[in-house]
Amino acid sequence: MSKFRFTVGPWNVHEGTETFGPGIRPSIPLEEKVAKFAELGLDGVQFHDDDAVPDMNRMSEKQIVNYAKDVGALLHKHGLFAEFVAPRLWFDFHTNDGGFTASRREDYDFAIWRSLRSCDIAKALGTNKIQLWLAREGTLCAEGKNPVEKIRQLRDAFNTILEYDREIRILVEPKPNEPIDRSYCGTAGHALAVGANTVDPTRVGVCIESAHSILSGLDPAADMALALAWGKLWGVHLNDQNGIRYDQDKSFGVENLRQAFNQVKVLHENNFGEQGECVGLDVKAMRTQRADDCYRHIINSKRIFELLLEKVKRFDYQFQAKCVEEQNFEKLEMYVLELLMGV
Ligand code: XLS
Ligand code: MG
Repeated sequence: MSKFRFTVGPWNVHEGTETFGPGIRPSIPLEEKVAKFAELGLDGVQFHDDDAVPDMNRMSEKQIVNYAKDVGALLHKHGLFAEFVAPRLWFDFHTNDGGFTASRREDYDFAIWRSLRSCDIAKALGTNKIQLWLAREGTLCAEGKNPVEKIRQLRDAFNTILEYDREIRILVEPKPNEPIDRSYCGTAGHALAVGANTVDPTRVGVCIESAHSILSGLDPAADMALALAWGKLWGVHLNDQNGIRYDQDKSFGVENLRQAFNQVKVLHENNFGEQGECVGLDVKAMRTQRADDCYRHIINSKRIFELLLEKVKRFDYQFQAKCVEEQNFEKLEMYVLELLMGV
């Protein structure tokens, strides 16, 4: 198995802003973050469209591409690559009621414009992956939308992106809630079903985020397995989450080590990464973290992954087969716990 390649996004080093308080750490310019990512041994960077091209709403299509090319050169200088570009459709007033599932035509058109520009930015950065976290695609008011119509409209938006550029591949990052109450495409199963009904299902896959599976009451490793079974796991966002509550983006493995172990295990066993897929770490530092040590959650997540990978490689498949044969899962479970505890 080749070495796993790790990526993060600029938003994973943030000021600490949350619903109940403003930022408490100074903003760090993109150039500085990129240099630090390379220093930490990361391989690539993930981008929102406006992480790469901040003022894009006010720029021409040509200006956007030129700006993105400069960002590509910055990555190149530090030996990094771009993994994907994700249109940040949840920030603009146009997408308050969703983008692809917006009720007003002008808002839908805005969402499409940003998505097509994301395709352009992706190509300028040297990647063909567009990631769609469908943040506000659903509704806060159940009667506010016709769900069947809107789910078809979501599919139509995918088609427009797929038809715009024949090389572009869509990675859907499903999440069941937050900021939207009722997501129309909240799980891997939903995402694959929408993808299967597009003009080119072969170019629609998923990125599974650990916390999003947990928020759905599902097991992240099982969600990854579903996508792996059909060759659809094109990305992962590893992190952790304490139960079904607000989205926490904790460091990978800090809440549930066994659950994290099984994510690493399913990725390793299925040669994740062989087609260029990356291990994305979608983690955020705690609000208490000081500015002079605000990359530690990334360092920790990568280290936890690597330590768990060593455990996975030591997993005794013969012992496991024997336990399965005897249906002695108590025995197998204790073996796994001892392996994790280093007994
Ligand atoms: C939020 C998402 C976000 C995406 C990138 O819940 O995880 O960070 O991964 O748009
Ligand atoms: Mg994510």
